[in-house]
Amino acid sequence: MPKAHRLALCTVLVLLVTGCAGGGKKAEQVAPGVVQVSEKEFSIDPSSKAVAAGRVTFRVKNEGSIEHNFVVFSPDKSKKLAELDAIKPGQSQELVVQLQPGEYRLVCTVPGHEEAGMHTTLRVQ
Ligand SMILES: [Cu+2]
Repeated sequence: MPKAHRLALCTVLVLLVTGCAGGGKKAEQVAPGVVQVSEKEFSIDPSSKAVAAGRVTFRVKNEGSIEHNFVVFSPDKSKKLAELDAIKPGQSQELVVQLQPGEYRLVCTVPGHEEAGMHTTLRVQ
């Protein structure tokens, strides 16, 4: 039975950054506060399991062959803090969130995907 998570954005600044800013730089290095996330069937694999509190940028790449999404849940998993709606195969999207210390749950909420393994935990410290 799917839980109805309400959007609760009041305490969190969410900036959805679509597309790439100009410059054409190749970011091979993972900067502090930046988490590269690889999604595929059926796993979510962040480049780091821990990140500094504050502004966190998720660069999510769908390396699978079907569409996925990406949702950041609050430490008690009751609130959806930020999400990327639909990431097509081969596509990357960026999500910037202000995070306080705690354990956050990263999930693909496409029906069945979380159960199949598309979830992980990120520690913010
Ligand atoms: Cu998925």
